[in-house]
Amino acid sequence: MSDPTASPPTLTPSRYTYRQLQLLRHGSTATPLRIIAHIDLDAFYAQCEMVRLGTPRDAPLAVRQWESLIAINYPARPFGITRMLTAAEARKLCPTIVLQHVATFREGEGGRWAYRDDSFKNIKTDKVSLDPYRAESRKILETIKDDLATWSEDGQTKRLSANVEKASIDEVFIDLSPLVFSVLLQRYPELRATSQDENRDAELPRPPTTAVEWNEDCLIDLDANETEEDDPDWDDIAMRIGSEIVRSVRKAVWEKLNYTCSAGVARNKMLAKLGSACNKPDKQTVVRNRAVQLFLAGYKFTQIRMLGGKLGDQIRNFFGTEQVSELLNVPLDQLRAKLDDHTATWLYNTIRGEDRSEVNPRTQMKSMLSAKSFRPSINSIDQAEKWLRIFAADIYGRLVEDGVLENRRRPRVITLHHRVTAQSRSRQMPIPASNTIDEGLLFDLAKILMRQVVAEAQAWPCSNLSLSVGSFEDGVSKNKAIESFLVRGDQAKSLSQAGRPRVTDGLSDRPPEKRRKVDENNGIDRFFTKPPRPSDDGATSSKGTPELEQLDPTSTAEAPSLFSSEEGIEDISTAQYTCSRCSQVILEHERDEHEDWHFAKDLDNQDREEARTTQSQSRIAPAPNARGRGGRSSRGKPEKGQRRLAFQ
Ligand code: DCP
Ligand code: CA
Repeated sequence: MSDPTASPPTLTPSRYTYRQLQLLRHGSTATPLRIIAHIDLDAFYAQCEMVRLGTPRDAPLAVRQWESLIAINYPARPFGITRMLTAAEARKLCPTIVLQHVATFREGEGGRWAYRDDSFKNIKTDKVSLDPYRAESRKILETIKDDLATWSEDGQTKRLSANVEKASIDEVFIDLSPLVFSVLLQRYPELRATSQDENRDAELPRPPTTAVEWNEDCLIDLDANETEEDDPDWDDIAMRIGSEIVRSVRKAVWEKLNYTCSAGVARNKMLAKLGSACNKPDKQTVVRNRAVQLFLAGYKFTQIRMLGGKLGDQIRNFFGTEQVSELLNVPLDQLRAKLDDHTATWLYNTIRGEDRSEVNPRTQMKSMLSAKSFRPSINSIDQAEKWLRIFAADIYGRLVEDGVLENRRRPRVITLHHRVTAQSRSRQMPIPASNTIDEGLLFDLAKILMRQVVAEAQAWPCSNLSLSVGSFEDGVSKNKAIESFLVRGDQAKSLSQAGRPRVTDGLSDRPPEKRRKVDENNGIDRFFTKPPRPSDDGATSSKGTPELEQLDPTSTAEAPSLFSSEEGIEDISTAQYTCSRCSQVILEHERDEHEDWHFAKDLDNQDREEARTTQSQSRIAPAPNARGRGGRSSRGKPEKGQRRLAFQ
């Protein structure tokens, strides 16, 4: 019962401003209203096999590669089955488990992969193929993008695809900010009121609700100084809308393709990713801004993206702890005393839940690799060539999928990596531009490289061989600038996102984050130092593709300068130039994209300028000021405890 004599509550404004709301529209990393989702498929390879084989959803199943298990579905997990067990051990724990071997290529059986009943005992002749999982991954990505498009006002799939980053074979990040902005404005027209108001730093009106209905979302508990009784602010409402979109995306993936996934919704990538792992499987977790401190304090920093490896180890050694809660007590200058300035600032912000890294829509891979470890080693050029034929077929198959046949992208360099005892070597050569790329050409080039290896140094016994193609030439990039002239506003911005200049805060001036989980034994410095050690033959390593080993410094081969990317190596040339417009130092091979970014940015600015002019001309009466036009009174504030968001 309300007390009629009580004085009316003081109407505190929102903590957020019109400027911050506008930044949301443009997907700026600077706004505290930003909404990022991370979606991760549950037991991915295992679900792929369940879908392919049509096994019941509750039947235990694991995917094996030789004797190892690489994915375990959720019904099998209560039996205690983990990746640490062998197939035989798993069968003991759960006699009814389906143990499906991954598809393989087979020496002497041409370049086609197949599911074979006897693969598990043929490690010598078979090579794992992840193509079936890649194909499912692509379908899932398309479904996600299609569903996101239904949330946009104009259903522009293309524009939205710019906000989706494929982070690995089974994970995506989505920058939901522009979508959330448009839903916010549809549902709360009062926010629309003064988007062009002179005082963009004015606070927004308070949301017309006292409680948010989170449906079946899992919520991270609020920080100690916050209570559920506190009225929600726009960040909570934005988060709720983001979560609604994510639920719709997950539903589409389930209904169309029969895959379950888990998701995290938060203000940045780091928090969204931690969130998605909190309530697996088939659940989504929201990390509200008011929950961040408590949430992070419960982690070891070594569990945070980029802090899992060497960098994390170093920090633990320097400060004698791996708890975020304890590292929070270390002042910035003490971090600086031990770490370089960039890393210290990055760490300081990261453990406080700040992460300005962008959702990077580039989904095109930079290189492709096919590899095999030999146990026992191989000893002849004949044996090597049988594998080279398989590698060539494997890579060619993936190039076809990547549109090379349509001449959209074409690798310029082919590299052979070869290991004999502890020594690794690589040889590379250009792929002649005049030749059509096909399996035969790749095989022929690989053979030339192999013969060079054999001629130049001791080649046997060889314990690891791999072939990769890289330095892709993008058939469409030259037209990008022209395209930029033809698009406007947000669309131009989306196009531009592929070529954003490096920014200097946070980590966003780094190359795109690594896509894999298991290789978190390397810190952020991995990008700038040695590549990691090799793994196995192409599937046991996380997400299925091995890293290459460090090249032998004594090798005469011209080596790629940096190793990265999901698919293998990435060959990055180091030539740089200074942009005359923004004075940033840009890698030469990124020049086109960087210039495109300036084009798009100019267009975006022009577009906004035009919108401002049009709007001010069309005003008949002066617009009401930011605080004056109240949805509040027209909509009515729900009673305290009414746990429903006033959606229209
Ligand atoms: N993978 C692999 N080897 C590893 C780890 C993973 O081959 N050491 C492959 C199989 C997984 C897929 O990558 O299905 C995705 O890896 P995740 O770490 O996301 O694990 P899952 O999707 O299997 O399970 P979860 O539900 O925990 O995400
Ligand atoms: Ca997964």
